[in-house]
Amino acid sequence: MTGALPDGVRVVVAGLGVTGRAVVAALHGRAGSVVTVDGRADDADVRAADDAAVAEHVVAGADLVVASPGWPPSSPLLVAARAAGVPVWSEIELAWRLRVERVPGPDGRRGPAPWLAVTGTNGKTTTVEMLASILAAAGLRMAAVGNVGTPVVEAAQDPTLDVLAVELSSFQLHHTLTTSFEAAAVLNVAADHLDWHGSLEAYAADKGRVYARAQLACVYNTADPRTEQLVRDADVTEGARAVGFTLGAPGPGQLGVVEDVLVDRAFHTGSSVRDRQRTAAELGTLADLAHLAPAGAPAPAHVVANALAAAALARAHGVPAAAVRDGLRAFRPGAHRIARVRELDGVAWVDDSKATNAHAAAASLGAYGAGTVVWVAGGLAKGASFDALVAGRADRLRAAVLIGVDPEPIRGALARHAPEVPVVVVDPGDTGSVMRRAVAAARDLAEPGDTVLLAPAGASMDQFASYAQRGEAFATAVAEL
Ligand code: UMA
Repeated sequence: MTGALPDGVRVVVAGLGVTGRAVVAALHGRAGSVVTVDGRADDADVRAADDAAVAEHVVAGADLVVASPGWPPSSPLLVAARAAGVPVWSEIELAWRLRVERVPGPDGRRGPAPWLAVTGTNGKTTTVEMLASILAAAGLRMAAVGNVGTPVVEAAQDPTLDVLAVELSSFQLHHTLTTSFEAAAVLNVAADHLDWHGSLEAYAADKGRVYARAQLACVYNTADPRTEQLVRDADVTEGARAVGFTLGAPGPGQLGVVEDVLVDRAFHTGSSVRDRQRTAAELGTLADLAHLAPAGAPAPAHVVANALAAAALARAHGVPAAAVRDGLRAFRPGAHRIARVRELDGVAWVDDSKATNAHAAAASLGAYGAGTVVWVAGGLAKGASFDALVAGRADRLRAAVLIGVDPEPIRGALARHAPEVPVVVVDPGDTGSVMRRAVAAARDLAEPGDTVLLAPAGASMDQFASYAQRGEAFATAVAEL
């Protein structure tokens, strides 16, 4: 049932940030009562997020808790809710239940707008934005929502949208129970957020929830067997297909690359099954992604993979091949994602502050030549190890400059796997000037032809308000050189 909640339902909203405020607005006029809980927000009804006794008291009068993504299942409030048998929903679950009928648009379809969902450790924001660009090129009324920044519950109630491109984090999926997306993709699974989920297995399982009850397609990465396994484990709607994407030549039922052509062998039509198995649709070429590559280099592998995943979701929705090409051409990445901020004395300065884990930093470093990167790294490690990252990318490094309150996890990995690479540790003492000091150190280490790359491999919150603020601090310090 859409558009309804039980009469008089008493709701506790855990968190009064971006998510919580949108949830409160959506509940207005629908809930019997709403109590907001937040450890920091001054205007919360209850300002004690970590007190077990308070949590029990708050939950005692509730029928439902809607949890913001930053609240781990171990939070006293969520522990108390489980103990009392009070259901906990994500904002995504609430949004799904409050979907409205759309006003029929150019595609003439009725019912609530379908959702195309993307999750994965890395690349999900880029992929959702690429998907949105493709849907727009197809003339559809769409919105890119979710972890990318705009709460889904707002878009779910907008009857003028034809389709939603939804970025979902593992946090959001954890408490998501009944969604049934038109098509869903898991881009990759690598160690991240282990402090929140407890283990890699629990983290992967939450990512896999995106496939549950999928209607038409479960898109997976042929290079990441974990993603394919999640599809196999999923309970999907009858008729939904598993669709792989690959950087190589695609088999039947896959999307991939043949020479420099992006090829669809899953959603093209042929006069017969046999005919379809032998033919393919051309979606575009690698040249359509050239604007997303470092100057003079081919499009990095992860950019091509994201484009193929976005294309698969769009094609599942019925978007024509030409719109995929036009959407990819028109796509421009958001800020702080491999953004070139300055060229100075032959040195390129690149802000990839969005690389908040080892996997993302590895992809970023992989786009540059051997021995040409002065790597600015460090931040909150979130329980991860950096050995594989440093061992696999040591050849790219000229030097490393470490920020973060605790530089030890990355410093240790560098000492073990790249002992010859010079390392400067920036004293965490004066947080306000950390980035300026890091940039000054990087300047001393870089030589003409090098790139100074901010790809921290950690979250920002130990020294900055957000990855965006960290990237801005970098750009500002570079501009001051
Ligand atoms: N809070 C507590 N106690 C807790 C945790 C949080 O009191 O234990 C409070 C905080 O004081 C805050 C509020 O809860 O006021 C909500 O915090 P939140 O961290 O859940 O954040 P929101 O403002 O609701 O933003 C969230 C996402 N944040 C996280 O997942 C941490 C945003 O993703 C997302 O854009 C937004 O919802 C809209 O969907 C950010 C993110 O860092 C970009 N995501 C992670 C990532 O991409 O790696 C998953």
